[in-house]
Amino acid sequence: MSAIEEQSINTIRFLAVDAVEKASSGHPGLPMGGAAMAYALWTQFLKHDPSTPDWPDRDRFVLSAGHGSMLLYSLLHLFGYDLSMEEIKNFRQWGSKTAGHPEYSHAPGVETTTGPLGQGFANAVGMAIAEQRLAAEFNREGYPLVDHYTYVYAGDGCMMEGITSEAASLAGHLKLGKLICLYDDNDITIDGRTDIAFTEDTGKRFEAYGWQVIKIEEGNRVELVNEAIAEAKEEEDRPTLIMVKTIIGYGSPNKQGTADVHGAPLGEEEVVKTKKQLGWPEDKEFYIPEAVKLHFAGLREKSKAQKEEWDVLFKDYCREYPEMAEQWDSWFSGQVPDQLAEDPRLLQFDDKPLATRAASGQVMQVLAEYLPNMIGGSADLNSSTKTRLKAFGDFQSDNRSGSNINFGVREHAMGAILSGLCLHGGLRPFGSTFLVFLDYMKAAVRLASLMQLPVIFVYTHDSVAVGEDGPTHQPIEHLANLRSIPHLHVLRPADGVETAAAWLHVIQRRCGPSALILSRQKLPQLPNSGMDALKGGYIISAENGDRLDLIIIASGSEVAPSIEAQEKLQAEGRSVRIVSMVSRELFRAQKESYREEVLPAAVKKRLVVEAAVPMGWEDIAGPGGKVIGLEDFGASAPGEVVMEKRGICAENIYKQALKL
Ligand SMILES: Cc1ncc(C[n+]2csc(CCOP(=O)(O)OP(=O)(O)O)c2C)c(N)n1
Repeated sequence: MSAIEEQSINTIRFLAVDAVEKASSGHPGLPMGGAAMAYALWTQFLKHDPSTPDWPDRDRFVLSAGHGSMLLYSLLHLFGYDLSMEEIKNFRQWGSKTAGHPEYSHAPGVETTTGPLGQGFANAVGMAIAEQRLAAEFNREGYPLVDHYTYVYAGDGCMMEGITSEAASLAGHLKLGKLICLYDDNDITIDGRTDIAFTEDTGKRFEAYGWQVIKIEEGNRVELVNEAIAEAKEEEDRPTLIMVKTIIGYGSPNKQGTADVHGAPLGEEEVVKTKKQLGWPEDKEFYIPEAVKLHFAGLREKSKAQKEEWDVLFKDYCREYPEMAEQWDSWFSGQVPDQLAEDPRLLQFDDKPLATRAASGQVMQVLAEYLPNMIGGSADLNSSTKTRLKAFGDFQSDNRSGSNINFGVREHAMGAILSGLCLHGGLRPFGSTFLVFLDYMKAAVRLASLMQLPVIFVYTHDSVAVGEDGPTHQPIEHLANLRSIPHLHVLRPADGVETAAAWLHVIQRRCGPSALILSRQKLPQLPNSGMDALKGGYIISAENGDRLDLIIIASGSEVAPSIEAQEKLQAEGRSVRIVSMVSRELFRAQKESYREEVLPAAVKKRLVVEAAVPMGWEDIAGPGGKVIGLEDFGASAPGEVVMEKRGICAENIYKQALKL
């Protein structure tokens, strides 16, 4: 290793050590152990331009082991990204860009939010899929506009997580040869050595997934890492796992190689000893030698030149293929063509009962004609969730032009892959499964929400009306769960028209994810449903007089029986209004005056009906109101029977209304 390489690597190590020390919290072990391999990747291979962090054809680098955030921040700072020394010194402090774990959109160059182990790995699989899909769409002879690698840095924790297995298995199947994982194989996690819980042959596991596996015994030897990455790039068909043996906390005389250095500051004394051990000035903090500054300035110029070359390529491409340039703009801008909302086919439903999942499938086919960059699929449930885009093929190793991804029975990876597709840019991802299996992918939904990514989650079979499959397949608490996630919009339409409105909303939303909640069972087309559904809640069946005795507020499949109960109540002289609450989030976002119009404060008698736990409806029901919901799991029986036995039917709505 050359002197400047060694100095640069030590700079990365000590920026991390000093930042963690100053913050009195953080994870110094990973940056100290992994600095050399990260240095090799970033200086010899990574295609990026610090002055244009959103360059579409940059290589992606995902730090799946997000606790090692200071490794990434050090690199970003040294390469001249807009991440000042002040920010490094404010690591983990209020208002800084250097959050404890890397957070998307805080610091430039952070490709995704990581911290929950394994999520970043699956995000990276999504990014690698996006690269292949977009390359197939846009590249032309002599114009490799989309041609980049996706690198992911993972630790033992990521390798233990199930989501990584799911995502790696799919990546192997799809032959994502431009996905390269550097595995920081240091045999240490929080509780000690990995052999207390993790003794499998990870390399063999990945080989079985269809990956190329390369082993490096000494992770501090930059030249070995260089050779391995070069070899990985040569392999076109298989993703590559580079298993790099490193020493956690390298350089710390008393702590290296132990769990002590994983997630706690070294301590003043040990910092001094470590600096001494590695020949670093003991009296300096946040020190960057002049030679290192110059070295990185040179590398930065090299990076910039790559981007400038691409700019020329892109300009020529736009000249030669103006129609493709236009398409590029429309794919990457996220704009929805104006004509889409006007297409009459969106609202064409026969006047007969139709499950909202089927209505959704119908609507999606129209949307995809306007938005051919939609991409997604289901976790092996397309025949049930109806999310297959019929006019588009399957994305497979021999067809990168396909828009339908067969995720297999891998909900968790699917969730995080959708975020990866979205983070990459250029595509509009969606993914579907049964609502009850939200549990299998919740962590990924949470992160999409935290990052405010416009990912679309489609959840069908949305209540106990699923029926015979029984309580294991009947979601109860899932709606409350979803609605408790900040930034997520949850929409539960009541019929075909409301389903179309819901899709229009989610497809236009750019600043956060959405969950569409759809029925398995057929629902009648409601005479007064309409685009007011976009307001979240609206009067779908008005009271029959000037007086208003009661408001029934229902969502999805519970709107129709509420209207049935209304008819009976009104026939008996009561004046009852039905509000379809498609989305509480959207309704809450309306003006106070509109909300007052729909739910006048003076009307205290309110009945909320939803086949789910009532949690969260209290403010809408109000102190004088009541919620008809479910307090317990469902049961195995035909759907209508379970609904009736559990009181989700017109008869019970009528009875409870009378009581009120
Ligand atoms: C899903 C999840 N579970 C638990 C944690 C808490 N956690 C953070 S780091 C870590 C151990 C990771 O070990 P490794 O990947 O080997 O990192 P290293 O010790 O090399 O820094 C754990 C359990 C987490 N961040 N995410």
